[in-house]
Amino acid sequence: CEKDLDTEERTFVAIKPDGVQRKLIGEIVARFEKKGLKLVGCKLIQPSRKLAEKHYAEHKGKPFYEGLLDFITSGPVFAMVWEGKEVVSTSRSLIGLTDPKKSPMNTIRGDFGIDVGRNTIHGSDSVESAQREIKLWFSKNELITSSITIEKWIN
Ligand code: RTP
Ligand code: MG
Repeated sequence: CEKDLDTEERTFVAIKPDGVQRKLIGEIVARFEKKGLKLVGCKLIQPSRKLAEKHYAEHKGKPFYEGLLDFITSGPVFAMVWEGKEVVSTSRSLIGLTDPKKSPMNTIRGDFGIDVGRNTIHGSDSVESAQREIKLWFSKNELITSSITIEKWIN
């Protein structure tokens, strides 16, 4: 029962500066690992304004846009790529709703935040966004390739 390794879905997840400063990296990575997802790349990076603008291009012109850029560039971000079955939607479920106050308990945002502008973590909202964001934040050689991560007995 060989897996279809080349079509495995991937998503981009980033712990925002508030989450890093509050020492939540370990706790958050643990939740993704325990869910059964596979880490294929990660790095601590303080994004440039240019990277942040590209990442949040869809929000350009909205009232919260400039503040969002100020925040996301304010300190180190823990950027990750996760792989697994329906990993985009699975990750969004682990993360919860945009507003931490409305996000249910046992979701990352529901458990760790209060403010919509300090909501701990980002996760791609679609497979297309994930592909765009992974390319934006990572070069190919920073990501583990399928051939060296064959794990037969977990999905
Ligand atoms: P993200 O992109 O950061 O993962 O968050 P999301 O998909 O849940 O939400 P999105 O609509 O993409 O918004 C991006 C980020 O902008 C901030 N925001 N503030 N009304 C507001 O003040 C407001 N709305 C959105 C949030 O920090 C959100 O994560
Ligand atoms: Mg979004």
